[in-house]
Amino acid sequence: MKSKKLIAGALCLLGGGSVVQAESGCDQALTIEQADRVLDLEALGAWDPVVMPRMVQQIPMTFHIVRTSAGTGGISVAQLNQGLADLNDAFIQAGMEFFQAGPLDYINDSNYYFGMTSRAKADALRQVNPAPNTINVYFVPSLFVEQSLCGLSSFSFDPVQGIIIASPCAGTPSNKSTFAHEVGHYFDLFHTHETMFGAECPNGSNCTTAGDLVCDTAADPELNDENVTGCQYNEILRLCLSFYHPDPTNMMSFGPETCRMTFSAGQAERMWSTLTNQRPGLLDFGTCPGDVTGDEVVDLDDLQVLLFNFGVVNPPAGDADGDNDVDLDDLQLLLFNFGSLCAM
Ligand SMILES: [Ca+2]
Ligand SMILES: [Ca+2]
Ligand SMILES: [Ca+2]
Ligand SMILES: [Ca+2]
Ligand SMILES: [Zn+2]
Repeated sequence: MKSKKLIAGALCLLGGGSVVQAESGCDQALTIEQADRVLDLEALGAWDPVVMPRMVQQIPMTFHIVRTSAGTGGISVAQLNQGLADLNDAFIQAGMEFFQAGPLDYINDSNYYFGMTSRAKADALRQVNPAPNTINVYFVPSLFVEQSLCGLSSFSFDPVQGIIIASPCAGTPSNKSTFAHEVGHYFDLFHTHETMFGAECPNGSNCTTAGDLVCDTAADPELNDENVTGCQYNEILRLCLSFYHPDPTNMMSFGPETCRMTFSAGQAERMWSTLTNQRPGLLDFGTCPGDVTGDEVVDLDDLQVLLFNFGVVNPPAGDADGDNDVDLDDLQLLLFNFGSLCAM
């Protein structure tokens, strides 16, 4: 079964194996170690189905904008907000909506601004001011980890957490999909062409144990800009590899960025399992940051409770970000959201 993809490739000689040529957009192919971890966690029920609520779930994000040491450059707030809007357009089909939980975090450091050139630096950046129980997203002007990348993400089981986005790849008319693609990884979706567990058979017979481990995404011999025309899998390839019907509109494929817009129902289910089982802190954070009294309003009452408990570890109240202490992070979160009426 595993050799099917290779046999198919051999039957159709397509410009020296261009079928498996990667689009240089994302570096989230699984390593052997990660794949092992996935199998261990799977056995423990990490991605067992959960009941998906009927309401759209609000999920907190924290945005970090990298600028030069002089405080110049960095993605504009308008472009960032457009990126967030594009992300939410993509995720509404999965029942998730992301919101800015706290103030923008400006990281003024030319070493990061000009030097996102290695995995080590990407990991170091993601340890700057991460806000607990939110998805931390770092915007940099460019990103290069062995190849030029649009984005880089983290699976729930990775030691370093957070998403990095190269600013030119978000909130623009030509790319509305990279941000959503990386958030897909954050919720443990793999590329539709992932082969670390073995290649998915076009007839779907091994879909639970191979490919992206999602059964309603078709086997993907690795879509890319060259084998997709007008958001359709190339006709010539379709003739040669007629049993393949990959979907260039799937967000987790390497189809052209302008084509990617869908998550399958199975992908949405997997993301909900990850949210519920692997990333419950995002749900614990709540949808009314700064409301430490639980009345869905952020006002002076909350400020008093927070200040009364300031500096306390394992406080009875006042911990706005859910990391079991009350400190400046909590105060900033409260002040950013001061005056919010959260009840719907
Ligand atoms: Ca699949
Ligand atoms: Ca309150
Ligand atoms: Ca706290
Ligand atoms: Ca804290
Ligand atoms: Zn990717």
